[in-house]
Amino acid sequence: MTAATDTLNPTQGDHAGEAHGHDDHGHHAATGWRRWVYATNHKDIGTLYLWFSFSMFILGGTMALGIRAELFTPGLQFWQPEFFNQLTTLHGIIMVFGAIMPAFTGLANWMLPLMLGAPDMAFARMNNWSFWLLPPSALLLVISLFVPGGAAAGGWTLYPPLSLQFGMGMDLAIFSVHLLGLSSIMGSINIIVTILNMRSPGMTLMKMPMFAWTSLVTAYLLIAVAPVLAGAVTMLLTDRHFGTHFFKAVGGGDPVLFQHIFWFFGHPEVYIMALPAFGIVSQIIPTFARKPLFGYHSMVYATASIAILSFMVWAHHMFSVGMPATAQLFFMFMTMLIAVPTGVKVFNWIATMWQGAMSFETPMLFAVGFVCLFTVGGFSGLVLSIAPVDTQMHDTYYVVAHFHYVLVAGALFSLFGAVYYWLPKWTGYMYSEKMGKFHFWWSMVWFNVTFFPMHFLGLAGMPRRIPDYPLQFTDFNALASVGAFCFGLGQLFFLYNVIHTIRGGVGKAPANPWEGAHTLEWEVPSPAPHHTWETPPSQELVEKGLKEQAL
Ligand code: HEM
Ligand SMILES: [Cu+2]
Repeated sequence: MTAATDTLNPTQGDHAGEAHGHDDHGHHAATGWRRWVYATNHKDIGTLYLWFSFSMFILGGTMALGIRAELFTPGLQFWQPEFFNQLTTLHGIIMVFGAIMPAFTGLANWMLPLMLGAPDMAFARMNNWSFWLLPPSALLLVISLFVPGGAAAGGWTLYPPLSLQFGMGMDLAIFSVHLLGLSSIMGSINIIVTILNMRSPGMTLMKMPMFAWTSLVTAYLLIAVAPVLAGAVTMLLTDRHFGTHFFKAVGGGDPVLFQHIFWFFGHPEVYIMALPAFGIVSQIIPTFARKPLFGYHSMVYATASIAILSFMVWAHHMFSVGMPATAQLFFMFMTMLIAVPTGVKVFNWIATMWQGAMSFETPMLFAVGFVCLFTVGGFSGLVLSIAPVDTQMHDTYYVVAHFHYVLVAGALFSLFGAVYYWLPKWTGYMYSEKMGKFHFWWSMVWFNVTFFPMHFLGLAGMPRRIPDYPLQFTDFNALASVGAFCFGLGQLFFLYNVIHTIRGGVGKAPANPWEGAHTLEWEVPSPAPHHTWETPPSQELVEKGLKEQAL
């Protein structure tokens, strides 16, 4: 073993003082279930996160289809209203905390060490812990469906007074949120420390891949707001069981206080699900436009600006609670201000493509689809930020349309793009481009069929979170339901394509299957071996890639 690998071996510390006549310590690779339960390797943990996230996507997606089945026609067909509300609540919580957030943490785990030239994440054992808190939290939510009174049914926002009235399903949800928050905080600490301390020589902060930047900023956001959510639900818990009256009007408390605390977490949370997506798209577009990212520095500053502004807009979710006009104006203008750095990003992506030698492999299709549809979601958000408009639109299907444009066509599409982009690196095989393109176009069409009509439903006054509706909303609802079922079907096809790739796909992948990719993960073989960058990449190698990226 060379001196360099010796000092960099992540397990070195555990063996300090022990005599080693052999050079394979750190390689006692566990097999079978032990490999996963005791996993400390960033790639194994990344894989665990990604599969967990996909199963939550299927679970939350099944609940969404339960919602859409009920809404296909007016009247009550399948569910009692109580259960319908449990479906919307669990769908929201599971998609946000179970599907989208863990997927980004999984990608960060898999890719950050590879992209930065580090041998692993900084705290390998804590990494294991932060993953393994997730399955029990998901289990708590599932179990809550079967306790007396059923699962929490007050919406993913858990507003009192409703959330003070439910049975123990609500307590299980609170405990689940606590565990999810712990997991997020530990994952974030790992991401921050890895990025700040473990970059290879030559890789300064202002030369890191954009995905590293967005992961870093997102991790800070999470550390700032996960405790706020934990505090909010703990106050719910003590109001429910320990005689406090934070949110109970009878005891002098105020339910609106909960909304303030929740959304102080909730709006940054929206960017926790959006910033990593921006990072992914900023990796994919330059690759397939065969041009360096336009405006790298402004991308970094825009990311930071969005993060800072996201703390100053929370009450745009509460325009209808009754607040002073000055407060409404403040939150309205702060919200509109976020459109500036976001616009910078969209401009930069378009300028990157401008006069590029573009090709449209599946990751690029999802990235371009992201830019188009996320912008639609951004515009409807801007519409909602206008306080007098929001008074009309609040809690209607217009809002449901808006946030699914940013979450499904935004976060989820970027994740699909990322999976296709890095699948050759993960599996060592190329995915079927034909199937990938089919998955993209299928999702693109049915996504819009599902969610575009919801704008009209909302404008016409259909409230969200109801299992039944007046007759005039029938046609658009039927259309949205058909779209949702078709969209769902397409995701099984995606699963098939991924498994097909793992089993050999359409052939072996080279170390770098993409002509225009110049970041460090493409310098290691495909599939990426269990241990990579035990010797950090040389400064020349790092600088060669940076030069191609014009950094
Ligand atoms: C493409 C599949 C999806 C479909 C068909 C779908 C459908 C729906 C519908 C119809 C509602 C509104 C329920 C109501 O207000 O009555 C809803 C709510 C929601 N969805 Fe989705 N959704 C999908 C994917 C996602 C994803 C990927 C996310 C990611 C975070 C997400 C997050 C949410 C949230 C946060 C709510 C609000 C829940 C609440 O009102 O408490 N959805 N979804
Ligand atoms: Cu917000």
